[in-house]
Amino acid sequence: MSTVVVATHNAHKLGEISLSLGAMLGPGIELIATDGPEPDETGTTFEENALIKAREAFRHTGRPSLADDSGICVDALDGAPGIRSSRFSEEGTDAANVALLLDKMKGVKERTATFVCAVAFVTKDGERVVRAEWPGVIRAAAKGKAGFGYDPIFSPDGMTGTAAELSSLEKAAFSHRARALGLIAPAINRYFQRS
Ligand code: ITT
Repeated sequence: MSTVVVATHNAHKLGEISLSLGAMLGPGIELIATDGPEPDETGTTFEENALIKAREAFRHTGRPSLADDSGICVDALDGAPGIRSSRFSEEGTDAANVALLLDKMKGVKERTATFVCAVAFVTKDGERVVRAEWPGVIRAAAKGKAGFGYDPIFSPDGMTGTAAELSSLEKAAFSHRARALGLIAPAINRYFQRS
């Protein structure tokens, strides 16, 4: 069996990665969750942090490893919270992060924002990193129960509802994460065809 270690400690991300990527990989390629340590995310870009996490999982397991670094970049806040999205509020929970962002956006007219996802794939043969985006706007109040993180206050362009009102299958087809995984999937399939 060919296995890819998914280097995330976020159960929501793991679920979304399995749903999106599962459908794009060749038969016999299995995704397994990491049991390794969580490295410090010391990079200054999504790409650097995705590589740090994938390299650590590869170092720990010796198996092909994939990691996602993602977040939301709000134009009126000069791109914040960006790579600090999971640590935006002091508490660092989804609810506290959402409350802080809503507070900072109170009365702000320019509400455009972009979800960004970098995905890194590290193997004995080398490293590959891709990045994708999902543009939209920040709503004035939270709506919807699905998803995680900032989903309840983000309306993707072309949709009237929030990302938290999408079904898991819809989000797995449209999101920044789905788009980045679509870019990396051919490299994963090629790696196992060669090995
Ligand atoms: P790992 O590093 O273990 O993968 P993490 O949650 O710490 O888990 P990140 O450092 O990449 O991962 O931070 C991602 C944060 O960005 C996440 O906690 C959310 O706050 C936000 N985020 C990313 N993708 C999102 C999505 O699809 N929907 C809502 N919020 C998202």
